[in-house]
Amino acid sequence: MKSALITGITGQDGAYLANDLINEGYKVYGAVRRGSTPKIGRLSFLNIIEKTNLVSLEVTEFSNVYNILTEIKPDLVFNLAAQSFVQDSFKHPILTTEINYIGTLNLLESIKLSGIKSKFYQASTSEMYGEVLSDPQTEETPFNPRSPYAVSKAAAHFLVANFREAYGIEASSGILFNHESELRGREFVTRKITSQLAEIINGSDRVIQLGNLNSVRDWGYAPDFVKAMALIINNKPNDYVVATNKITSVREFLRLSAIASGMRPEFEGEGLNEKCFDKNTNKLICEVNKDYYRPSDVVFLRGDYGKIKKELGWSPSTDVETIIEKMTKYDLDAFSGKPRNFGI
Ligand code: NAP
Ligand code: F7E
Repeated sequence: MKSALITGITGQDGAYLANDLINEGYKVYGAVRRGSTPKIGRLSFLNIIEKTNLVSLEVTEFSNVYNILTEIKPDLVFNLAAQSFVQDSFKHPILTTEINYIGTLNLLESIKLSGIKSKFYQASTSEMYGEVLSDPQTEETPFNPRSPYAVSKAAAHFLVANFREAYGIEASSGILFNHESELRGREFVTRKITSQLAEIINGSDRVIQLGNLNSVRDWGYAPDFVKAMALIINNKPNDYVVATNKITSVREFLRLSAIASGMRPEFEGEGLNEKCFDKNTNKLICEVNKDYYRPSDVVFLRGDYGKIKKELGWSPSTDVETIIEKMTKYDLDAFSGKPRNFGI
């Protein structure tokens, strides 16, 4: 039986990827770090807790990483563990670097030193393009990172290429553009919008506080994107952009989600004074708050997925409108008090 180790299995992508690999017959090991409460909500939601083999792993601790890898000797290693919230990386740049860069180095060094034959997948990111130097972004577009998160991920990305070239390790990187789902963390702007709109619909007086509404992303669907990860690791080691090539602003995401929630959204004002009202109730539903602006932000991303389409046959199957409908519906149900097993 083939085996796979997923670091970051408790996160959005880790849970969906584990589900796919289990369905494909893999023995799946999931690396979890201890917390005061178990963080298995997403795995329970997908009903795969009993089918995963959870191992205690802190990626910043070399001996821990080395011991786990040499004990399990997985055929595949998916390195998804990260401090993944860009905004927090400005407050915790050292921690972010240790997890995202040193964590990756610990895994690659362990594979190199132990001589195990694991194939390796690195969760690289469109954030590495930062203030973009060409549009759309491809595997050839130079990086111009704008946050400690993006810098740490760019360093890890170069490390993966170096271990591939220097030591022949079968290591690949997927440069994934933003991908969202019902299991997305609530701090990210998409899920923040869908979950807080659902709270308002269900009676809360909350006014959603957002930062830059003009920011534009190429948003895809996480269950589609984890399929690309499995294709990438199982083919010739290489780097691939995974994206949809369609762009949407934060403002438009809010507008479409508000409509999907049954509201009639209208925007008034500009810049820091911009507000959004629900014209069905005349209630203020969203206002701009400068606390959610970043010291330096990435305001535009659009990926060209031509290489992975041509070489590995991957294309996105879910458009942004469908993603918004799915996430909005999920949160409307979650906040309506209906008894249901909700992931997070
Ligand atoms: P996520 O939901 O934030 O999950 C991150 C995972 O990393 C969690 O399981 C977390 O564990 C784990 N982790 C964090 N620090 C760790 C440490 N020191 N040791 C061990 N595990 C640790 O992220 P995601 O959205 O699934 O993204 C998966 C990966 O893809 C990340 O590397 C992210 O940077 C990258 N990426 C994401 C996107 C996107 O749009 N989602 C796009 C490009 C790249 P806890 O549950 O204990 O916190
Ligand atoms: O921000 C703007 C914000 O936090 C998107 C991670 O998965 O994708 C994610 O990083 C945009 C930014 O995602 C709010 O300034 C406005 O321009 O949802 P986000 P992100 O920073 O793009 C990449 C590919 C990753 O690799 C990361 O791991 O939305 N924005 N107002 C806001 N963002 C947040 N979070 N909250 C707001 O209130």
